[in-house]
Amino acid sequence: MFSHTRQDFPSDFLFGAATSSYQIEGHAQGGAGRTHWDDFAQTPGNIADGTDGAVACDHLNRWPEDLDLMRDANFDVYRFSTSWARVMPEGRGPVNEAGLDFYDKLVDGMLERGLKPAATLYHWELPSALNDLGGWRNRDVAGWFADFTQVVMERIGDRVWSAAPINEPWCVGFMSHFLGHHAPGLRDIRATARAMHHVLLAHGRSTEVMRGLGMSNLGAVCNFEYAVPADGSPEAAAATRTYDGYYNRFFISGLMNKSYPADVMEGLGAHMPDNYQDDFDLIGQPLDWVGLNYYTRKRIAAAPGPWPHLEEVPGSLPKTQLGWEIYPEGLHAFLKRVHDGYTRGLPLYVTENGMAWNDKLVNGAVKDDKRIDYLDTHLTQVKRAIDEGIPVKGYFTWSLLDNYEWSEGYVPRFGIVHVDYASQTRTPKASYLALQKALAQ
Ligand code: IFM
Repeated sequence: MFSHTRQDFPSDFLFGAATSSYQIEGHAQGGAGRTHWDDFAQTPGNIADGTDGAVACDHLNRWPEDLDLMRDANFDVYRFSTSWARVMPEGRGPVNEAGLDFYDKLVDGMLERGLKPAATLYHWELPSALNDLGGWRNRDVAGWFADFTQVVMERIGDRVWSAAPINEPWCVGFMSHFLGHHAPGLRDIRATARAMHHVLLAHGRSTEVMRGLGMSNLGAVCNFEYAVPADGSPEAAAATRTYDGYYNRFFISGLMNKSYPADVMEGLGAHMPDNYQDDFDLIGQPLDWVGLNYYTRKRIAAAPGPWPHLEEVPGSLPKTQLGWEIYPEGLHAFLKRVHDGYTRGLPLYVTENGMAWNDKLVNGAVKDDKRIDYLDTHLTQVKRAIDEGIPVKGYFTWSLLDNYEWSEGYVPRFGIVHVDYASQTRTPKASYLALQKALAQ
C-alpha cells in the first residue's frame, strides 16, 4: 500500500511511467539500422548476461497491450523514446517509413487512451554508421541529430505533449566515454570532454529545430547522484566535490547558466573542443521545464592516479538488486538544489525514479513490497519539495516494464509490470496494483 494518493498532490500534478526504445521495442524487427549498442553487446564481456536488445519486450508488436497497461494504471502521461536507427537506419539520409509509422501509431494510441505523450528523442542507441564517423566525439553529430529531430517531429511533433532531446547526458558523455561501461565503451578523457560538450550542442540544435516547428513544452532530462564523502578527510571532501561536479553540475550548469563548473574544467579543460564557449547561447536557450532522474547516492573516497583522483566505496544503507543505496532524501535535495541554483521557478519533473529487484512470479503474482516502499518514500520527498514551494509538476516511475538494463542485461527487473521474456507475458506486480489504487481519480 502507498501512504500517498493522487489527492495528496496538486490537482495538476501528473503521474507517469517511463521506458526507452532500445530497452523494450525489439530492435531486430521493423527495419531498424544497426546501433552502437548492438556492437557493444556483441563484444564479449560488455554485458553481464551476454544479451542484446534484438527482441527485448517485443513492444514493437505488443504496444497496444502496453499502452492499455499504462491507461489501466491510472497514469496521466507516458514517457517513451524514439530510436534514431529505427527512423534513419544509417543515421543520415534515407528514412525507414515503417519506423516513422510506428511512432505515429504509438502517439495516436496514447491519445486514444487519454495518455499524454512525453517524447525523448535519444535514449542511447546511436546508429553504428554515425559511430563509425566518431559518434559523439564528432561535432557534426549535432547537425545529424538536428536532422533526425526534424524528421521525427515533422511526423509526431503536432501531437506530443512534451519533448526532450536527450536522456541523461552524463551517461552519454561520461559513463560511455570515460568509464567505458556503456556503448561505445571508450575510456578516453579527450573523447569524454568532446562527447560531454557535443551532447549539449546536439540538445541545443534539436531544441532549435523543435521551436522552428512551432512545438512547445520542451525540456532537458539530467540524472543526479547524491555524493557523500566516505570519511572525514579533506581529501575525501575534495573527491566528493569533483564527483559532484562532473556528475551533477556540469550539464545543468551548461544548460541553465551557460558555463561549465571551474572545478570540472581543471580536469577536462585541456581536452575540450576549441572555442566551445561560443556554443553556450545555443546550449543555454530557454527551456519550458527540466527533468531530474534520481536513483541513489554514492560514497566517494580519494584515490591516487590521474584526474578525477577518486573512487566509489560501498555504503551501508539498504541496497537494490544492483547494489545501489536507497536514499530518498537525495531526491528532495536535488529538487531544491536544481530549483534554487539553476532553474529558479521553471517547472521540474522527476522523469525517472525506481528500483531493480530480483522479482519472482509466484502463482501468477509478484510481491514487490520493496519497490512499493521505494516509490512511496521517494514520493514523500517530492511532496516535501512541493510543500516548500518548489514547482515539481510530475513524477514518472522507471519503468513500466521489466526490460533490457543495458550492460546488466535482462537480470535486473525495474518494472512495475513483470515480463516473462520467453512467452512475453506481462503480469502487473503488486507495485502496479498499489499505484493503480493510489492514482484513482
Ligand atoms: O534503465 C536505465 C534507463 O535507461 C536510464 N536511467 C536509468 C535506468 C536504470 O538504470
